[in-house]
Amino acid sequence: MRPQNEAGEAVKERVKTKKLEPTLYKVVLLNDDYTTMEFVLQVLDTVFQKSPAEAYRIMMHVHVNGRGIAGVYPWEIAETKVETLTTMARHAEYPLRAAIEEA
Ligand code: TYC
Repeated sequence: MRPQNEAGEAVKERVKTKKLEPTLYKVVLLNDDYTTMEFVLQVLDTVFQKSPAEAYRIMMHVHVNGRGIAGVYPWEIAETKVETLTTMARHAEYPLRAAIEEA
């Protein structure tokens, strides 16, 4: 039978749904004196899918403040992005680094 209330009317059954929200992590981009601004913009575009305007904003924020958030992701994705960034930077012989922090 479909669920009914005391008056015999059709009602919707309440189903308990516990949402499993993944813990999120910030990928924090770190400033240095050697990586070119152009290369940081390229990384923000290709690895973090930022628009040119957003990439420029993040890059300048890191340049001025020493660090800044490139993006917020579940653990495995954050880790992969840092790995990709690090591999790209080492190939280009830049010291660019990023850290992962709990969001
Ligand atoms: N400070 C660098 C420069 O003046 C640019 C830079 C920005 C480097 C952000 C790293 O995460 C960084 N060429």
